Amino acid sequence: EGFRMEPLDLTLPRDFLWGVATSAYQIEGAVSEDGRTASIWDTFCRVPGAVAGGETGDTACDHYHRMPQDVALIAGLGVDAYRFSLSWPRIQPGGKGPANPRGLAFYDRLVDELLAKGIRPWITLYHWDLPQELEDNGGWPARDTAERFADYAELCVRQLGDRVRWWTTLNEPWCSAVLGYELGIHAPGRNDRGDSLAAVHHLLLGHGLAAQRLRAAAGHPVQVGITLNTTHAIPADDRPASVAAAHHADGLGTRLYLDPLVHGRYPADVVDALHRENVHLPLHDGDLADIAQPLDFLGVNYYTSHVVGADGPVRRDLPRTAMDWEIHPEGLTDHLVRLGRDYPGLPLYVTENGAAFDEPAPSGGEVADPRRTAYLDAHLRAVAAAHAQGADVRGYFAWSLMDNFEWAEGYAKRFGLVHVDYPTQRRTLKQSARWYAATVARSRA
Ligand code: PNW
Repeated sequence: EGFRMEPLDLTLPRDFLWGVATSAYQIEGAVSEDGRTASIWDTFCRVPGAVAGGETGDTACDHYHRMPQDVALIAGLGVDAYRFSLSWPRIQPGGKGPANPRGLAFYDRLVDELLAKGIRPWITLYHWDLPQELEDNGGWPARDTAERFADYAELCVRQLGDRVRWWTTLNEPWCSAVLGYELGIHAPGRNDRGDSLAAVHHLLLGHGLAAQRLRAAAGHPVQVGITLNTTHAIPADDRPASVAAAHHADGLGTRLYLDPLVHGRYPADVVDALHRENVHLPLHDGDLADIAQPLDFLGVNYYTSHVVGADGPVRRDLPRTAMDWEIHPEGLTDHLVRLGRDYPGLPLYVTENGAAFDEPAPSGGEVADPRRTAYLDAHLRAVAAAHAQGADVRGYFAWSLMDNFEWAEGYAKRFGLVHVDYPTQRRTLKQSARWYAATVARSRA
């Protein structure tokens, strides 16, 4: 017995969208089946020391073989929507040429299964699994990758666009560019700031080209957006140097993406700072017009906020998750309100929010994860507070449906509402899952 937490009673619009999220490489496994080729993550996982414990996504949650049961699990939570990503090397092996019918068939079945259960499919085209062949041709720092991405987007919408209305081009281009090409801690593991900035530009260009192709090829109206992990940077104090440092962090984490997407221009202060480092965006005439396609929504992934002082990041005395990320729900309120103010007219969806904690294995069919429930409770209150302050936030997706391959951290960090016992692939609802389902149900009562 023990843990009890009342479902939340929130003041949110009646049509507020409740969801859970995953991504392809983190859950699917079956990496060599039905014609799938390698992605940069398949390669990166084999670099000694790259991923904790030398783990890979080879099997992950074996979702590729357990999809109907997993959709039943989602339906059991009573959510409205399921955010998942398509695996580019499954759908278009090697990243160019015709679609692979066997790869597409999996997503056909997934979409049909979701629709049969009344769950809205919310597709992300790219959640970090670039076909290895495209990396071998230069990856995101190469302009051609943006063109390849637009072709891939068209293949996807031609197959699924009759049933899927909600399309997200990219998940967190900051992570692809900075973690992948500058810091080298994510695939493809490169370490070059110039490459990283070129990747930012080509990711945004790829988004814009794909958005145009999605709308042209769908044959009927689709809702097209992008998901960002924008930075909520708080100055450590009111000294001008601290305020400037926080503004610069916001520039690199938020404005570098949203200003071109929404306003069709890169932020001048960020571009100037990069020029002083001799780093230049590989901008061609017309690129900004291609990037600034109308956005039907903005996806916001929020895990923490950052305090920045004149001397760099400041650690706060806050509780932390197993990722060592500070827990700061107020930052989510302030961030959503700020995005609504600086980028008005953009419907906002929290497309990821959640936490990893060290927690006991299932016992008696239960997983006691009170800290995850408290985390979700606090962040949902923060979303409602942002809504009350005028932010146009229309939905929330918990990250994640189930424990999965947490990138460089391997399987040790568990973000799931549902516990996965990897040796048996048994799924067990955590207490937070029951609480989330009750909160969703309560919001409709
Ligand atoms: C996001 N960081 O990743 C991703 O979209 C998910 O796939 C992932 O599982 C989730 O958040 C939890 O990590 C991030 O270092 C990974 O700032 C790293 C960072 C941010 C987001």
